Amino acid sequence: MKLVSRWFRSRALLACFGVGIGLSSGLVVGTAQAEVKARMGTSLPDTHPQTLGANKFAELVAEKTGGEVTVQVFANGILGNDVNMTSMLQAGTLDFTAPSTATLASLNPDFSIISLPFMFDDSAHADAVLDGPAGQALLASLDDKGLDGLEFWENGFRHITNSRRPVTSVEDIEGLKIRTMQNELYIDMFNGLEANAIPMPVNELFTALETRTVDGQENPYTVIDSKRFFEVQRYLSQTAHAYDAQVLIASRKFIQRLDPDQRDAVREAAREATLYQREASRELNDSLLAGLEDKMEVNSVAPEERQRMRERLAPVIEAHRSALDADFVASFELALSDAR
Ligand code: EAX
Repeated sequence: MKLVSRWFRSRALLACFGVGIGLSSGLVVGTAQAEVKARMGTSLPDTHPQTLGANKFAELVAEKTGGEVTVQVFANGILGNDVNMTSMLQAGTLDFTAPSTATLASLNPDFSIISLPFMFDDSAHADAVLDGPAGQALLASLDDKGLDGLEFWENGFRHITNSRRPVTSVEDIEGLKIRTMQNELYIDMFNGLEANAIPMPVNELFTALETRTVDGQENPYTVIDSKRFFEVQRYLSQTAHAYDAQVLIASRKFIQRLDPDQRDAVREAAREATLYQREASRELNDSLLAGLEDKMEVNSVAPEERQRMRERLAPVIEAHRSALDADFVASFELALSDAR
């Protein structure tokens, strides 16, 4: 009861204070508040579920705040890459973004557990773990970084593309120059497979593929399609070697400008936009494959070869797993097994 009364008291106090300001400054009580304008950056094109989700989030924020808060979306990395935009939120020069959890590992290494190869069985398994206590603990870990981790979005299972040869076995990866995200685990993964890992932001990747600076890359079908990598990559091999999540994050400096009702509305909008974003990601990842098969040589990878990939990566997985907080790893792995 104390907590409720404290919360109620704070809300009541705020209401009185608000009225006081209204009356004392001559404002008519109930005057429409000045619109709070937010900016959100994404690193992927308009057609990618990351930006589809951002636009849905913007629509819902305006709807749930009665237009008091609006969000303008800047897509396809025009404001910067995942790493840049996350830093901009911490500085307060941008208000929302949705980077891959892989790049958030630079703020909290524990985020890398999501990127460990072959961690999740399917999207539903990922939802169950990330929406549960283990995933929520990761979001809460951003609190002292000047960020509010709102929700996990889906990028999807990652597959290898390249311009040199189909990848049907672990050996086929050897010697390939593979672009990776700016994340130590991904760099170690592909070096561990005896490829040459070359980290770079996704908005530099098309040119790197086109000029053969790199032979290949790895991403879900939605990124391969929306970034038009099929124009500069001949082979798509369905390795599904890792699941990639993104995090809808807010700048704490922005959230502090909102009143409690507006904060509640932003959180509701984030939750509803998440359900929409995940559905859009799954529908598109299913539907885009057929189109990619018309543009690229697509091959499946035999289960025994994926198992050999997993075995080859065992030292990398263990090295990164053991570097994370042991209690957190234990809770995450319990959540993984409970959700199966
Ligand atoms: O979240 O950089 C990447 O490859 C990610 O999959 C995505 O494009 C950004």
